[in-house]
Amino acid sequence: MNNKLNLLGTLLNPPSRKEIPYRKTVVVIPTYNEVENIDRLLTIIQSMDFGLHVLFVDDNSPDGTAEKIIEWKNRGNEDWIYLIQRSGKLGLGTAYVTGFKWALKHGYERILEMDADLSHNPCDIPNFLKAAETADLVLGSRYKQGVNVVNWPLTRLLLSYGASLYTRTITGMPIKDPTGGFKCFRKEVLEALNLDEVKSNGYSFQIELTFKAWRKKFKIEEIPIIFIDRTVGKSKMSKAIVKEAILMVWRLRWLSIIGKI
Ligand SMILES: Nc1nc2c(ncn2[C@@H]2O[C@H](COP(=O)(O)OP(=O)(O)O)[C@@H](O)[C@H]2O)c(=O)[nH]1
Ligand SMILES: [Mg+2]
Repeated sequence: MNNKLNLLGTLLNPPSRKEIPYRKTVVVIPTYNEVENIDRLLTIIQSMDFGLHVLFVDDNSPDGTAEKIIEWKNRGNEDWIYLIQRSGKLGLGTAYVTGFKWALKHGYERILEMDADLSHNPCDIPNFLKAAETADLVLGSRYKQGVNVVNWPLTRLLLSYGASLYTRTITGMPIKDPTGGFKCFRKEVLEALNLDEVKSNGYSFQIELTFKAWRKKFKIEEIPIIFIDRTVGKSKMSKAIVKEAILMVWRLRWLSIIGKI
């Protein structure tokens, strides 16, 4: 396991499998050029023994991410690993929508989102499942107990923290970390949101789905997580993604004022 993950562990003491009722659960992981992270990620999830299924949505990564996943699938006839391959880099938002539709079609009760780069610690997943017994949507929060971000340059941290404040102010949503991508949905939440109506393509997807769930009065709980910057591979954050998010919060506010959300 990654040394940093070992060193920091998790903020909450994760429950054992016996403490949570079994529910069919899938972790949806969008990937673009994450080949170097797949081995570590799947090794950790496999070792957790929580009966988790994993669905990768890969956008034809040129670095061979999909081939690596297929290698894992074929190696031990792994029936807990699934892969959807898309034709090209179509964006994070549509990757999740594709994954969520697949998950609903296949009868999953709990649907998690997680990044592939180990910034999200898979060992935190049981905490999400426990919280999802009493909440409809569980958000991993970097800003619930101080600032739990490791190894990000100050500029990136300020961008993320600023985006949280900005989103909270404009939407009125009482969420400390609305842009985070480590979440657990009960299937009822995704069924209630019209996934074909999702407007965001980039990271504002996170804000949009949480906002829509909040407007529909679903119970949302934030649990603290530690976010550790990736040690391998490159971030896909771009100016276009930031611009989309800046405009999207206004759009969401407007749509809710006119009763469209
Ligand atoms: N399928 C797909 N995955 C993406 C895309 N953009 C980002 N990702 C994945 O989304 C997750 C978060 O992206 P990352 O670059 O780590 O974002 P950062 O942590 O905010 O810098 C990673 O697993 C990426 O591989 C995309 O366009 N398509
Ligand atoms: Mg990342």
